[in-house]
Amino acid sequence: MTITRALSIAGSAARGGAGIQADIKTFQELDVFGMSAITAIVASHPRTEQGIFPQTIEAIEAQVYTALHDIGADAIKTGMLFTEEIIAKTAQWIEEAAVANIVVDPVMIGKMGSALLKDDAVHAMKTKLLPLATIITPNMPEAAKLLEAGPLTSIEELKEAAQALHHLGPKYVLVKGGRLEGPAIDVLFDGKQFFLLEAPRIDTIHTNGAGCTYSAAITAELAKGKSVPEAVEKAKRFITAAIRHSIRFKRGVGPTNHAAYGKYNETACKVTAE
Ligand code: PXL
Repeated sequence: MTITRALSIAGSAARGGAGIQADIKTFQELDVFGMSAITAIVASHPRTEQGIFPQTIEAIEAQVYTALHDIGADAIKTGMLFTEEIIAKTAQWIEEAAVANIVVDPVMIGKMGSALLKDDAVHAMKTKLLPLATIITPNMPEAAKLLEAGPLTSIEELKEAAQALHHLGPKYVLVKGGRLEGPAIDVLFDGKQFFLLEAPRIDTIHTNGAGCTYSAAITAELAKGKSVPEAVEKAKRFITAAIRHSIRFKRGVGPTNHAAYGKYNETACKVTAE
């Protein structure tokens, strides 16, 4: 038999809710065969308190090569890339792979406050990686940082940011409004048309890995052949279910529930084209 395939190039989150772990769980839930190339391991060491353990370029390249050479991919997603060098190499691997669906989640700062991208790497992200993307999925602080702008505070500003980010070369831009007041509204822009995706705001702090999970669901749906607006709408329902049924564990911000979409009917997502 055959099955749709997706490769995630991202960090490993030992807590299990974000990064590569979120991606693979999400791919599996959406009937997509998941593969991984781990760029860095994110875990707090009990003695040194060091939290990020980057992998060598050779190790990352070996993973990308093995996955693409032996299995192949219908979509590639990038998450935490951490350094300028990893971004530049990832752009090169993506160009060589000639895979149709490329999802770039420009991960910069984790919810637990860890810096997941070095400051000097933002330029490489903008010039080398974003132009290769089918879709980029920044949250509000990431969109502001990419544009060297002040904080975004309204839907109007999200739309302006989406337009400005589209000039950097991706086919679609999704600016996520998770940090707005009121309902959770995201703005999707294709260069001409805006789509507003609205779901109810769910009152929980347990949203670790929400961004990873949302963009992984987009990746899975694109891999299966959906259009970008269709993929984003389904992914919005997937992440809404995952947040609605998110999980509290022993300490800190708990993860979203990757299995929730498959278990509970989630219909809440209103799409308006403008
Ligand atoms: O959710 C952002 C994120 C991305 N990638 C890795 C992470 C996190 C946040 O915890 O650990 C590896």
